[in-house]
Amino acid sequence: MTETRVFHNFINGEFVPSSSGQTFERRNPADQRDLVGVFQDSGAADVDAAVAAAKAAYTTWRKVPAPQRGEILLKAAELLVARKEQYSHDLTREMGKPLFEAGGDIVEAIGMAQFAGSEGRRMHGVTTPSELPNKFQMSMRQPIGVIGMITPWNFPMAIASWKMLPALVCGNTVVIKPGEDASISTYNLVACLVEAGLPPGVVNIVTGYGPSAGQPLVEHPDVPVLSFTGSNEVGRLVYELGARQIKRVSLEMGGKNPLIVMDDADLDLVEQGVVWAAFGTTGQRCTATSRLIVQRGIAAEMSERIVARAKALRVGNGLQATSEMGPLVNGAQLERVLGYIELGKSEGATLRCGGARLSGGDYDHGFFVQPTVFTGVTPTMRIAREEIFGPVLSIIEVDDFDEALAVANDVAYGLSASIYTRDINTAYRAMHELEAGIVYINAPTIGAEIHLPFGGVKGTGNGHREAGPTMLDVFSEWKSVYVDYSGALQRAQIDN
Ligand code: UN1
Repeated sequence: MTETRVFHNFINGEFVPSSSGQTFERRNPADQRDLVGVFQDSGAADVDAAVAAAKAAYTTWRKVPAPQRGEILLKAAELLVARKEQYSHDLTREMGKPLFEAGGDIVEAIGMAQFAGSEGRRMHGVTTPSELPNKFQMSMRQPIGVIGMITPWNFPMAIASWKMLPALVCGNTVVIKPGEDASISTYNLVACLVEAGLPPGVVNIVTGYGPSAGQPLVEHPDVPVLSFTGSNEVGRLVYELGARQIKRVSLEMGGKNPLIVMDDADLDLVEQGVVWAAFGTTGQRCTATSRLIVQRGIAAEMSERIVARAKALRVGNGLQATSEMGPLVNGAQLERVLGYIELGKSEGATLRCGGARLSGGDYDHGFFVQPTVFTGVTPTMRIAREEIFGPVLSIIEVDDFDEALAVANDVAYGLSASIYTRDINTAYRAMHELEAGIVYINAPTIGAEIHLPFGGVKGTGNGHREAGPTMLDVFSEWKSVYVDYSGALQRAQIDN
């Protein structure tokens, strides 16, 4: 499949070129000869047009009954199911993860479309008794307006769905700027919504780069809510710019996720889990396992096993069914990961396998790096503290659970954490004491399901959670309503 598609911005239900006429190209990260798509290199004028369309559409969309809004999402879910194979192919080709993982990305969006769609019939508020007689009171969710979304390339359909679908069911309208490395999946998601009956202007897509297209969206006065997933560096900027206009800003940023292995663990299970969570998606998940914290007595065996598995992983073009790990997303990411590998060596960690760009044959056309394992890593090394976002695992030895916990928690991030143990007391202590938004027991750090809250503590976020029962919170305002049917002035807190 070598077709090159040209994508225009999607504004008010129409495909329009950028006002400057500028475009940019996206090439397959597994094969740079494959031109995947040409996209609009948008600027402030394009963002203005998209926001104006979203603002106009909001006046009617907010009044569509929530169950009807949900119905559109449920129909979109069916279309996603029918097109899963095609959309997986598009996703692999644009960002590199193997087809079976791309399918998971679509499945996550299907789950979210079903979950958010059915929320149209719930969206519960609370009613409470009043302090006063003949008075009724309740609270309800209300939409907010135009939501600005900036999404990453690593889960290009799933993360767009986590943001867009709850926002829509609440009655908001959307302007989304997808990650420039993987915009097609957003078009695919929106195509399903439009075919399912989403009116023009309710979702608008503006493609391009952060400084030229993202920043005008963040700073637009008609966009009261911003939802961002990406790096800490950019997230901080979004937060600062949003704060100047007292915007509501939901941030989902990095991780340095630990997986603790106690010496009573099922090592076969650990081995499989670590390889999946450290090298799956080429380590490019915010939830990826990047630190393996192992009790000293089993550390040597554990390292041997993981190194053997890492060496055996089949790295290749994600479109080939045999590939277990795809390329990194782009050249800059490749440089970054290789830079961290050099840093690990210079910091005194022992490189046990990998450590280099893969070359020769088809590898020369993509951004392939070997699955890499360091042992002898200490908690103060930068490779043990900073997010690498690549297939690089640091193994750290500890004496006991208390030390494991201290090491696990001693980083700036707190997204996902895991422990393997058969001891129920240790498992419960970990559950309570790991500083993370997501904790796994006897399962690796990846694989969150959409019907539980997703997000992290400390440097990972700013207190919001996507998905789960919390998913409506960012996209709705509470309104409390008091109905006094006594026919008299009843003064709360005064008369009784
Ligand atoms: C991410 O890591 O950026 O929990 C999202 C997981 C996936 C989502 C990951 N469901 O690993």
